[in-house]
Amino acid sequence: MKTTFSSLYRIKSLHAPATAIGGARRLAPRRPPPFSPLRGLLPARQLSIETTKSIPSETYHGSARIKYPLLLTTAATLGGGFLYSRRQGAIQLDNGERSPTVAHSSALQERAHDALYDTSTSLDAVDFPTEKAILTSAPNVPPPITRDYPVILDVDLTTTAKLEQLTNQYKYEKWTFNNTVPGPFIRARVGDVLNLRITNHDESGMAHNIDCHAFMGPGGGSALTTVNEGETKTARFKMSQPGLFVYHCAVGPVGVHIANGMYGLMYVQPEQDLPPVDREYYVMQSEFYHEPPEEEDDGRLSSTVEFSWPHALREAADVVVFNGSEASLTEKPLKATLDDTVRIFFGNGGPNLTSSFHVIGTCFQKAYRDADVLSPPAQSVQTVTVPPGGSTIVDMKMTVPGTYTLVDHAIFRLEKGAKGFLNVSGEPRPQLYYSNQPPQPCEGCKLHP
Ligand SMILES: [Cu+2]
Repeated sequence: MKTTFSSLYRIKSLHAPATAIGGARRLAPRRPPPFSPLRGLLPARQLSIETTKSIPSETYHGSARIKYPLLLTTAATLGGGFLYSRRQGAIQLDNGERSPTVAHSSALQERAHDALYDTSTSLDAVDFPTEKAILTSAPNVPPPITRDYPVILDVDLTTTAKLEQLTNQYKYEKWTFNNTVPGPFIRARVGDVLNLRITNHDESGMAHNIDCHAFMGPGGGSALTTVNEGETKTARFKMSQPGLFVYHCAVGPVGVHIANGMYGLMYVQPEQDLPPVDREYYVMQSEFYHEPPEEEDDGRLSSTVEFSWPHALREAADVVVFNGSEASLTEKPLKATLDDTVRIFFGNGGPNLTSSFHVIGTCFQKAYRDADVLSPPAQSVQTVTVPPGGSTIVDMKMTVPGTYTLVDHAIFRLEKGAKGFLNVSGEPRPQLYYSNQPPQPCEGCKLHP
């Protein structure tokens, strides 16, 4: 009996057992690269980058000072970033021996603003202190940067390929930055000079690079960072625009490198960062395109699937997920405590689909639309639109305990894996949410565990 792929996928999905993801990472078995339009020796493409129209920083800073004086003062006094990082169990800032003294800090601070717009000094001659960037894998976010002066921020990225679980059924060879999909979250501050070192450890012989939407210049850094297997390159970029930016590989065919997992987020804090919150998380949506599983010698279908060029061209995604796999945020839900404000740095790697990001059971008290951190945020927003190569920042106040579900409200994508959970612990709050009957989720419900 001939079974079409779509029905096969559906049937297997319904009966597939949950498969634990994690444990040892392993490189995919590599075959010699055949000639292929996907692996051809095409030069890195130059992508045009439009500079975001600058909004005078005073506009929002003034508003922030009026709106959040208590929060900001408290955060500054108590060293909010330190307390925050302890609560998150995150890593301490690595200031190293080059941490400036208070007097030095003051001097740096004085020239920090000028340095932001300085065009007289080449980046190789900048004499800022050097700091090693804290890089975190999703859903973790590095602690807020509390310094008020620019640094040379060292960022190390390594490109790899590895076979790992994609859906509860199938494994897939993902192409990565630092062995994770999405790539690491990078946190910088406007005015910093990013000292990017990229190394290619992909054993297939494919070149990779980085096009970061925070890098203002032709190609977003791609032509300066293209590395062949075994190669390392270093380039410097001024962080002149604040915001939450997508970075991705841009080696051609760029769509294939993105479709296989080569993207991540970089947050460039404005001079005055957003108001502090209780928890920050990193969530990135993307979709995968794969062929049906091949039949193996014993007649069984392979548990590994491969990239599908025709599906990608048709933009007919087989899999849509948060944080690189179907199980990322269902087997390890995000966590919060009652009355926490939770911030999600949300990006969309695409490569094709626009996300209608929504969290079932709550709304975004603040939504920094398109991750614009200079304008006041939108308020009380239910769903945000995030295009491929775009991002948003949303804050949610969790006033009722229970499980909340992250979805793309283009809701059939739920059947393709786009689902995550946020568990909020705490005592019931009948003042806001009440029934005299126990909860009774519908049969087969995928949304409300
Ligand atoms: Cu690449």
